[in-house]
Amino acid sequence: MHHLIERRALLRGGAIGVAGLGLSGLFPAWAQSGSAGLAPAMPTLSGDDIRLTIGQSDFTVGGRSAHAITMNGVLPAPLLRLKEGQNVRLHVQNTLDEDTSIHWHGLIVPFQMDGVPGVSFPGIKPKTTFLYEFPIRQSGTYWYHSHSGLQEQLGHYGPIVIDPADADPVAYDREHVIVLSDWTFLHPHQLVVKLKQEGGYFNRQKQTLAGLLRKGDPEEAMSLADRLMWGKMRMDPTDIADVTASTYTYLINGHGPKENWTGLFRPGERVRLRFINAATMTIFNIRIPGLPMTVVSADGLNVRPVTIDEFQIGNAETYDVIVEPTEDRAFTLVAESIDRSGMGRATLAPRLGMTAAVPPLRPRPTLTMKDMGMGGMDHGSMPGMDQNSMPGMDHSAHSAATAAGAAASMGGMDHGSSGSMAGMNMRDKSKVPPTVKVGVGVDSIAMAPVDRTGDPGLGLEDVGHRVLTYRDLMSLTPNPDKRPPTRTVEVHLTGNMERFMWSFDGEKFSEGVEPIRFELNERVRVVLINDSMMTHPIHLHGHFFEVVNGHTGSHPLKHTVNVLPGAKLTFDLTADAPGDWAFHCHLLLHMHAGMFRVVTVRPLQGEAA
Ligand SMILES: [Cu+2]
Repeated sequence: MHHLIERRALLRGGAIGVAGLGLSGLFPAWAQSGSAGLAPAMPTLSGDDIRLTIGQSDFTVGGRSAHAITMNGVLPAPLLRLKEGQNVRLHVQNTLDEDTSIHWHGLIVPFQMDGVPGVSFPGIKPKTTFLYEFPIRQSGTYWYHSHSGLQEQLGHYGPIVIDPADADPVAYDREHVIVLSDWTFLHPHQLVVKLKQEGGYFNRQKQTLAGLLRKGDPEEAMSLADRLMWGKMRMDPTDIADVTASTYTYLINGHGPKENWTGLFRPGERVRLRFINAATMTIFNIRIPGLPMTVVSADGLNVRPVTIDEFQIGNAETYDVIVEPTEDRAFTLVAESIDRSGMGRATLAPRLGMTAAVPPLRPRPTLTMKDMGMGGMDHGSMPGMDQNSMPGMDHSAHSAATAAGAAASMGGMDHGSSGSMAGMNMRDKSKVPPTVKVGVGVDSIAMAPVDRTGDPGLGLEDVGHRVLTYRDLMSLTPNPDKRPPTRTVEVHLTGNMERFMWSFDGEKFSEGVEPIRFELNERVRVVLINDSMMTHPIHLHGHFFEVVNGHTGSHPLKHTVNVLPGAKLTFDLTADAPGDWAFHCHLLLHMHAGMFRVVTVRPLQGEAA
């Protein structure tokens, strides 16, 4: 830690080479404000040989500058525009004085090319060049980023668009890539230190800042008694995000809200927006007031079109939507952080300089009983739980007042000790298989987790317009593998919020846990149970899996899935990619804390079964 600060200070002093770089030079052409949209003529990186140089650059947002880790000097990194069926060689030069890596997120590549240090390759040493080479076997919207340390937080990410070999089933006149991210002037290691000291650090910091308690915020409606009850449960009903806008500036294509990245359109055009959530710690809610969005692909793969007004995008997910603005006016693109502490903002307009109203941040959401893992709770089976004494225990309860009321009536609940109210032990080990280690790293176990694929995500239950749910997603093409799964693997998403400990099955990766093993071509069902009260975007490398959402045969294929608090999310997987693959939460600091496993698919080619 100390060493790292010293070294960074040195770098800052010695970074003469980039000092003269103008602000506009830092953005790739497609991300410069006023991009007319992507056209083949625009400078992006294409072809069979692509060169990327990873290094330090100055980055400026909101009038402040800091050092970023960039590729080819720009943040976000250059757009890689590839073609299905081509072969690509990516020459990656590391000019940093620390190891780096690039992971091609969502791309189906041989595992040695997947770019996870310590899992699939040794990493790219300082002052060396690594050659990635693989065939492009898919099309759609993807991205690439560092898988080394916390470099992703410093700007090491960029978009990938792969054009299909055949005709695109999605018709559009123009397109814009929308890279969402979160930027902080704190060094990412400082984030970790602060979160370790106090899990709710950034949340509480925000609440004590004068003027940030907005009208309609849940605390306003809560009585002192309710607040005390939440405190007694050692939970915070508004503890939705670990790091908030008090620390982050939310970026769209590298631009802060004031810089207002603007994408152009002509009224009447069908505009394809390719959303990529490249943020490290921020789940966004996306809407364009006045403009319905038709979702046409999820995680790069085509889905049956579904028209909505808002969608939640977890870290590392991608969504393509079509919008059809017909009027000669501007629209504001709002990327509100899940905790509603801040937003990324951009504009779609017929001409530069046009703006539309920016809606105020909506009141912060609060956790419901479902979020607390009690969505499927049956009153009858809970001895000692008198329904009348639990006025808030309505399964469909969504309002802040109801959830707060429920919390108050459960004031006797204690995470740490066993059974202070009959049946209400929040660390009831009978709810988890013996493989789950319920130690200090697990502060809660979902008592009655439920399928939440029909839920729109935290705070979006009552927004008064159409919000995408996973249940709305259906693959455009039939699922290729019709075999039913032959076994089920249950994985618990576990944590101790207060101590910022995150793990799978109660064991963090550094504890030397065994890999999850799949037979090559095995058909397996994976059930993710979120025992925590946060949403975790879970990513499996090297594969697409089918999210079991009721549309048997047309399940949407994804590489990353948002698992809502208290949810049980099921996916079916054909383990057809031999090798060692990373499997982790895509909240960077959760992964860093240990919410990470290796998935091993064997036998390898030529290896005896
Ligand atoms: Cu997580």
